[in-house]
Amino acid sequence: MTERMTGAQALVRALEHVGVDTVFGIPGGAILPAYDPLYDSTKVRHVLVRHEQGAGHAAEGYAQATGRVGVCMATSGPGATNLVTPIADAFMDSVPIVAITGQVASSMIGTDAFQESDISGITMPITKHNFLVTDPDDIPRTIMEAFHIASTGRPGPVLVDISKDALQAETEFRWPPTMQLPGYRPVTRPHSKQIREAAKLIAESRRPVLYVGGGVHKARASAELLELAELADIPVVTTLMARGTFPDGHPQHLGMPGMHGSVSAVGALQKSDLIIGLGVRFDDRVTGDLSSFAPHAKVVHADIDPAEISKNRHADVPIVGDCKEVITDLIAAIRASGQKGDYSDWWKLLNGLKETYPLGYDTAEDGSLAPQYVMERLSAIVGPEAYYVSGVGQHQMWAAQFIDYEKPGTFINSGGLGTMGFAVPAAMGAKMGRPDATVWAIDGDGCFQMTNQELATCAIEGVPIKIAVINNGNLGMVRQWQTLFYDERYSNTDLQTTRRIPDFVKLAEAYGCVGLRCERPEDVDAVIEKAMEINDVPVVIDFVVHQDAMVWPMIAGGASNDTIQIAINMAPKWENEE
Ligand SMILES: Cc1ncc(C[n+]2csc(CCOP(=O)(O)OP(=O)(O)O)c2C)c(N)n1
Ligand SMILES: [Mg+2]
Repeated sequence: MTERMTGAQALVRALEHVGVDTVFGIPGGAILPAYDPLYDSTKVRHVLVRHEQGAGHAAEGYAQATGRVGVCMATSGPGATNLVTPIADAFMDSVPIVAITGQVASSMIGTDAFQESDISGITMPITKHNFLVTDPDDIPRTIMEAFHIASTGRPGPVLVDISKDALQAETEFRWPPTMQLPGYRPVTRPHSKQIREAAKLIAESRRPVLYVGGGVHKARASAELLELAELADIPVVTTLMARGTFPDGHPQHLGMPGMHGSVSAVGALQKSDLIIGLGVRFDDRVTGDLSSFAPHAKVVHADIDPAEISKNRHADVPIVGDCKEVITDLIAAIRASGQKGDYSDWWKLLNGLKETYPLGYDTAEDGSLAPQYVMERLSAIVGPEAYYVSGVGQHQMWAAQFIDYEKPGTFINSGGLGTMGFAVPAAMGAKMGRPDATVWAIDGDGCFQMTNQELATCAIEGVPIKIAVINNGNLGMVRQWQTLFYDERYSNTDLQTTRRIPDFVKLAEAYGCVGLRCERPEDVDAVIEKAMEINDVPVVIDFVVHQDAMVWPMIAGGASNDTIQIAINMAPKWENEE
């Protein structure tokens, strides 16, 4: 059955067929033909954002909260280039989004036409794949391929750039189209020999550790991970992208590794004789100086993307596959072997580190508010069912450290790219994908000033997110580096937010949201409880916190994990280990 319609109508029809219910975007000349049939769609809700960057991060937040593909749309030229940051962000964090952009008419491409930019060229290195479509007949198939590529294998962003004439011309619409992706066949089934080899190394090891990354939740494999960890009695560390994938409250959990990781998590990797990396990248924020990273460890590395394996650290046992299948097969292999490692000395060492060096912080003498305390109270009052979406900076690290994540996927943040401005629009997208869930954005005063325009979108579209602005008056994370590495020379990090420019409470009110302020520890619980009671409009809380609070522990950029400090010039003792 075919039907005659315009390319634009075919686009909207194709989006409906692949199950899209929400599109975030802003119209403009080149994409205008698509907005006309979108107006009539009863299946696809278009959310008019205030900046295309907001559309892209909203699509990411939607994708991460639902596990489905997030969709954003923009016009050619500046609309498309405003999507570059979220596309790069989605690429680094393997988030499945499809970005649809209008392009100038095909006869004009390459002429520096008004609002022409080569967005497929620009995004070539930051997309999993991208398409330039100039023939209306190709639109349905391209949409189907884009969603397939974005959501299968290692997820990631796909761009579909469609010329205006292709949107306007007529075509025969037919569904389903036949995909033409001969070279694209992600391997999901792990090789059984590699699995047996991994199980053997696990049984032989004395100091194994499960190094868990974002790939495990993306494979929806947290239940299997729990089973594997308990079956083999192996300690677990969860990266920034994996917070919640293994419950924080579980006794085998050692916390987050890396630059701002816990001593026990960093120590577990450094002192390990077998790292079982699952859906991880051996990212520099985790390994520190590679040449001194986990010097005694053999490595089992499982990932769906073969390009990750042995990229940074040689894998003794490489396993290409979907983490759910890998873990399931590992469980079966360990059961079948009937062997169990003896890790009692290892647990003694790690439990000692965990007990001696818990995460902590100093409270300021002047009675001012500690940002870490805000996180602890949010965690206690809001609880583990909510989604927490953070910006980038100190507040992000405190949110990773001091909120207890018990449920997979409940911490959403920009890990790989470290994109300031992520939180507000991503929280909006998460809330639209999960309208029944409580969604908190935890943002910095710097980050918040980059994308808070989406408060207007939230207020108008009825998206009652809650935003905790951790207002330290500074680009705090950069200031922390200036404190530690630049002699306290605070070049261009003072935002002067303490002068209330802007006044975040008034700003919230100007956007049709509720604005609250909290400056004293004794008021924290009441203000969070008040925000929890407001469910019809977005709420912004301006938490005015101490500007000198720092994120600890810390390993300096590029330094060895062995140099971890728990406070200025304070190193942990790795005592009684050998
Ligand atoms: C778009 C962007 N620009 C610059 C940076 C560098 N940077 C990293 S953290 C940070 C400070 C963030 O300030 P704020 O939002 O107030 O968070 P805080 O560290 O104070 O909690 C900056 C400027 C970045 N990560 N992203
Ligand atoms: Mg700040």
